[in-house]
Amino acid sequence: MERTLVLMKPDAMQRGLAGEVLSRLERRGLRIAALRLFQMDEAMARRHYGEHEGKPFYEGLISYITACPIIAAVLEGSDAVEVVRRTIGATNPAEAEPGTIRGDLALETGRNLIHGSDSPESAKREIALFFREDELHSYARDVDRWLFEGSD
Ligand code: FUP
Repeated sequence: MERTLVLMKPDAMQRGLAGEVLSRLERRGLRIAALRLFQMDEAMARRHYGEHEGKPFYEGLISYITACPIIAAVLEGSDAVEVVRRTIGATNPAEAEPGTIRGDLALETGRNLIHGSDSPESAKREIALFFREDELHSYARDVDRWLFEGSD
């Protein structure tokens, strides 16, 4: 089963939308494999967003993501990376389809509520950045057989 990392960003926390955002992904059928509330420090933010270093929005991105505690979660399911990205919607919420998390709940790229890993390789790297191996839980739910064909 594929795993992906999501972050409910500071705007989700401040706006009281972290639960709604996680709930939408949970209702999709994804299983929560890990969950943590914490505040990203600057060093961690710079590591997480290393690919954007030097871009005009980089410093704003670092102060935004470190502004208050956030929720990190690992979600598990068939094609979890792609399914989560599509459920979240386009990076710029103005271009995100209605029905997606950003398309329904956000307006601007720099306040786009949630992060989701963009590939299975990024997911592996990001999960290791935010969670220790013993914080990742493997378990079955009774409902899994109604979500994952062939899981029983
Ligand atoms: P995403 O994978 O959808 O989170 O988007 P990116 O990895 O491309 O960007 C990471 C974050 O950088 C975005 F969530 C918001 C921020 N960003 C900007 O603020 N301005 C930009 O032009 C692009 C990204």
